[in-house]
Amino acid sequence: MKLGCLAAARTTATKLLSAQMQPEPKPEAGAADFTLHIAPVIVELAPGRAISTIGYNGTSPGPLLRMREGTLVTVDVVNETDVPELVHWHGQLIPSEVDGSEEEGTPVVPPHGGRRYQFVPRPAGTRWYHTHTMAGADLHRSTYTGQFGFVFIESKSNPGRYDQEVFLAGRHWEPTIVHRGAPNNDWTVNYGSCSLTDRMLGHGDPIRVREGQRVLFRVLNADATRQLSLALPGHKFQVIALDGNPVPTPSAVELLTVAVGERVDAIVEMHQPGVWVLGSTRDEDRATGMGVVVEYAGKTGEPQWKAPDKSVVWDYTVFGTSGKAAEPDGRFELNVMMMPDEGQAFNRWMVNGQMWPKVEPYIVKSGRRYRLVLHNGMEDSHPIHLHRHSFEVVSVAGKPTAGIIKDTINVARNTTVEVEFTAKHPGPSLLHCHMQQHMDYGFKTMVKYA
Ligand SMILES: [Cu+2]
Repeated sequence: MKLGCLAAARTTATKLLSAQMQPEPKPEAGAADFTLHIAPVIVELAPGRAISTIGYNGTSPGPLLRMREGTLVTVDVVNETDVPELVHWHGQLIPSEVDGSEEEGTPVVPPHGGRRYQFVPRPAGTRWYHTHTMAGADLHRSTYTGQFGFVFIESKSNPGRYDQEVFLAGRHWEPTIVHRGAPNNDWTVNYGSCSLTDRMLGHGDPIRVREGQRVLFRVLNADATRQLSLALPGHKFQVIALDGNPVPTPSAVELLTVAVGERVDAIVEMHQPGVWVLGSTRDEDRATGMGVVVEYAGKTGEPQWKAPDKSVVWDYTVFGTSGKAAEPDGRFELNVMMMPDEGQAFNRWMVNGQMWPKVEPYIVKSGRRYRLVLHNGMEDSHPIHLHRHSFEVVSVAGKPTAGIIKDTINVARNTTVEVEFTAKHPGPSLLHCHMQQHMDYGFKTMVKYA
């Protein structure tokens, strides 16, 4: 990649996500590399469509934080709100004290106070940061707010050849709780608007491309509860990384499906001159803002949309290899159960028949490798996230695979997914569903070191 292209790419990213920060030479000893202010913000998704929420540094998404793998960073967090906060560094292998999870013992950032996070960023790749408080019935808290942003951890090696780099974070806004009937018979959260940039589809700048360019999209699902499926008519996504980690078999696909908390890095070769919608495959999501216009140089007109064929589905295993996992040192099962409808908003969840916080943690020994068998017998899908560790996907719905390294994985309804992790980051580690209303109401447990 040429330096000029990198500069251009950064301009694009800046345009889409309003701000980014790189560590600057410290003017004085003890100064932070980054400072995040948690405070009320108005997100103007479109003229007359302003969302009043909480964000980082006056924007949402928050600034893109560029860190260097292996180089200590200091982040000062200033909480200007009336409630305790936590900043979680999603996808990083860092100590519990700074991971940003109260369950692990990370101290909160007190209301109208501050706290310093210091850690060595790793591994390289597309990571993100977000609040890790519980929302419960308050849909103006936690991941329902605008408290999220990208962290990009630069590696020493070249991540691939591309001409532009574009960061996109999918989000739904204006949540309300509703009950839905069969087959789910559960409570779910509906939304009034969406965004993939800091504007709704049709507002803000398009992504401007030239024929022949290779554009690297770093896509994050920063939603509280909704899965994201994206397509760009006439184009394919060459998926090169999942959750920021290079995949063993980069493959071109028509559809990107990104569960809550996940990231997908994909390169698109621009060879269909025109004006297109890069957007959600759900019509109602596109209609309420989930998308961005891709505009080729010299082309004008209404942005075009065409849905991929219904037979096109997302399958993690196409990005894996056929290697067989060695027998692990230990094995844990995770079974999730939704409590029968109790007649009040929000369902409660049990893990292995236990209700948080009265759960038995999974006990691991340092240096050992463990298989986690994630069973989902429910009608909803669950994006399951393990803190402070990466895991290798071993099988998805009975299909074996190898070499895919992730920190969050979607377990589709009535499916079993197996993953393996090596216990090499001592300290309590949260294991939970990333859907906010599921983790709020019980869908979490812990991995602890003996
Ligand atoms: Cu869930």
